[in-house]
Amino acid sequence: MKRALITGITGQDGSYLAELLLSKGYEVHGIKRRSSLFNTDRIDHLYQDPHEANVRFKLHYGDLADSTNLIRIVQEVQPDEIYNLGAMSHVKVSFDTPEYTADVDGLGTLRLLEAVRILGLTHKTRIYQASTSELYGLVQQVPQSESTPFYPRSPYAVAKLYGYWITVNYREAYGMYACNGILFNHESPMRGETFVTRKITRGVARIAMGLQQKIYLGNLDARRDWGHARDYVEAMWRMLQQDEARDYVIATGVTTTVRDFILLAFAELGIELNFVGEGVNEVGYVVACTNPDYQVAAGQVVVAVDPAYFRPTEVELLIGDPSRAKAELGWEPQYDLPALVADMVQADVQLFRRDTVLLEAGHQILYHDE
Ligand code: NDP
Ligand code: GDR
Repeated sequence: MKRALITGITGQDGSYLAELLLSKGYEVHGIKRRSSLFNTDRIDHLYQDPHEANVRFKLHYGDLADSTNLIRIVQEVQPDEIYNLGAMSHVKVSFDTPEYTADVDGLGTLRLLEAVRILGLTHKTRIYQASTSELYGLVQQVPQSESTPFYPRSPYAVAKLYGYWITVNYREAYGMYACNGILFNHESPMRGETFVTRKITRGVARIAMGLQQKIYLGNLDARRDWGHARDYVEAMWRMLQQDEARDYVIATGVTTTVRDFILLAFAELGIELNFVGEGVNEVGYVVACTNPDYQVAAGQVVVAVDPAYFRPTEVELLIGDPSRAKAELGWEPQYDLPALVADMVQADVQLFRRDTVLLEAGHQILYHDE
């Protein structure tokens, strides 16, 4: 039985990857952070009672900022594969917490590689590093491939740049099987609530149900290559099953503006939108609602721009070229953008049905979007 260790198991990708590896017969170990509240919502369905026999899913307390803890866990688990998904993963927040981000996303990667080296596991343990399309940053060429130069545009991306190169260096210096997945944005119903797609799909569901009036967003012109997290964790696993370690771009090859994502998300519930105005004065208003389940009035302004969500330096355009992954890993995404949007919007509709019941029962609900 293969044994995998996942950092960031409580996150979006960690939860899908854990499911995938369990379905393949792996013993799955995950590192979770101590938190004052339970933080395992996304993986609670995978929980196995540690008192039972043959448990294949185990969690360990830990933190990428703590090297002795990482060494101890790697020693205990003796993993065949490590997936380093743990990170302070929010680009905008990295401008507020640049030092912490550098520590966890940059040095955290080094700490994990060093743990494997110190423990003499360089030839046993394969390592996946969660690299990112944010490395490309300022557009130099499109579509972006494994040979496109990097130009990071945020403390997050600069920290990930260190993670990328230290992974390459350990592969070259010590012959480790270590590779970077340069993953473009991938989303799902499990996506963190403060990333733009999930913020939109949550807002759309609540507006349709009359629970909220408006979504405030930042740069509507940014373009992203959005795929589904379920497809992308499959690529991570495939990267660690090759004869030789290499770095791969994982993307759909299709780019879409934030504005068009919004239109698609409202359309999923039968709400047609139009945008007027420019820059900070741009708004999206309802043209018509054809779904009898929802009463959203024509003319209602449902999207507005709040400059608080602008970033000091922005990444305007991402579009990936996944040719190498398709040719060498046999990887193909199963979801296109409309399927992704449908999955997310419908899941959020289900989620907020609960709130309508609570409201009818006289409870108060306050939403605080970021
Ligand atoms: P999430 O933000 O959903 O999850 C991040 C995970 O990292 C969480 O489990 C979080 O724990 C954990 N974490 C945060 N800080 C630490 C720390 N100091 N020590 C240990 N664990 C920590 O991210 P995603 O699942 O979306 O992304 C997974 C990885 O892939 C990240 O490294 C991200 O930067 C990278 N990436 C993501 C892309 C995407 O589009 N989703 C694209 C390209 C790269 P907790 O739950 O306690 O907060
Ligand atoms: P990104 O994702 O920065 O690409 O990083 P995010 O969804 O945060 O932003 C995408 C684009 O949307 C614009 N935007 C907004 N973003 C947020 N979060 N909130 C808003 O209100 C809003 N309005 C407009 C942003 O300016 C940006 O251009 C994600 C993370 O998962 C990283 O960890 C990962 O490495 C990259 O994707 C690939």
